[in-house]
Amino acid sequence: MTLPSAKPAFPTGIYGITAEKFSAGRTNIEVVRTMIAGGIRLIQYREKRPAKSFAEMLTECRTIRTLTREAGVLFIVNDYPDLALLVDADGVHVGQDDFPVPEVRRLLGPDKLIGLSTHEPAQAAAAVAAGADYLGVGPIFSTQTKEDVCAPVGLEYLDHVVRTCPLPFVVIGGIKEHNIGEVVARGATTVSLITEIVAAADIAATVRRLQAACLAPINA
Ligand code: 3NM
Repeated sequence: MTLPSAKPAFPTGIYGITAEKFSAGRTNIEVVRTMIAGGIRLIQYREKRPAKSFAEMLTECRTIRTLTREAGVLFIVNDYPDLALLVDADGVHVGQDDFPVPEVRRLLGPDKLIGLSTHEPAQAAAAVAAGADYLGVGPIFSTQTKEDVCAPVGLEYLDHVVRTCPLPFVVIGGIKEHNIGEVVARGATTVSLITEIVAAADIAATVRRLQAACLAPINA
C-alpha cells in the first residue's frame, strides 16, 4: 500500500515574494500581513545576505510561518533549505547556482515543495529530470529587482513551458498589473510580481485585483 503524499499542491493565483528594500518603509512582516489580508495563497520569503543576518531571517520566518499557517497560506523560503527546515516551511525555492535539487530533496524529504528557477528550455527539462516540484519561469519582462538576472526570456519561453512542461510553474520578472493579462492569456496560472505588490500603496487591494486578473480564465 502506498501512503498518499503529504506534499501540498502548488496553488494557482498570485505568488507573493517579500523584498523589504522595495517595500516603502514597511517591514516584511507588515507586507506579509497585508498580502494575506488581500487573499494571497502562496508567499515566499526572499532576503539576501548580508542585508539580513541568518538570525534576523530566522526570526522573520518564524513569524511568517505562524501567520501563514493561521491563514492556510503556503510558505516557501528562498535559497536556504536549512532556514526552510528550521521554521517548517512548506518548501524551498532555489536557483541554478544553488545546491542541486536532488541534494535539497535529501535534506527536505519527500513532503516539501522544491521550486527551481529556469531561464531556458534545457533548464526546464533538467528541472523535471532532477525532481523539482515546480519551475520558476523568467524573467518574462525586464526587471531591476533581481541582481545578476539574465536578459528577459520573453513570452516565447513561457509558450515553450506551457506546451511541454509536465510540472506546475510560476512566471516572474517585470510582471505588472498592466501586462499580467498577457501571461495569463498564454497559459500562466501562477504569477509572481515583486515590486508591483510590495511597493504598492495599498497592498491588500492590489493583491485582490491581481488575484482576480490571474484567476479569471480559471474561474470562467
Ligand atoms: N527571479 P519584479 S526575476 C526574483 O527570472 C526574480 O528567475 C526572476 O521582480 C527570475 O516582479 C525576479 O519586481 C525579480 O520584476 C522579479
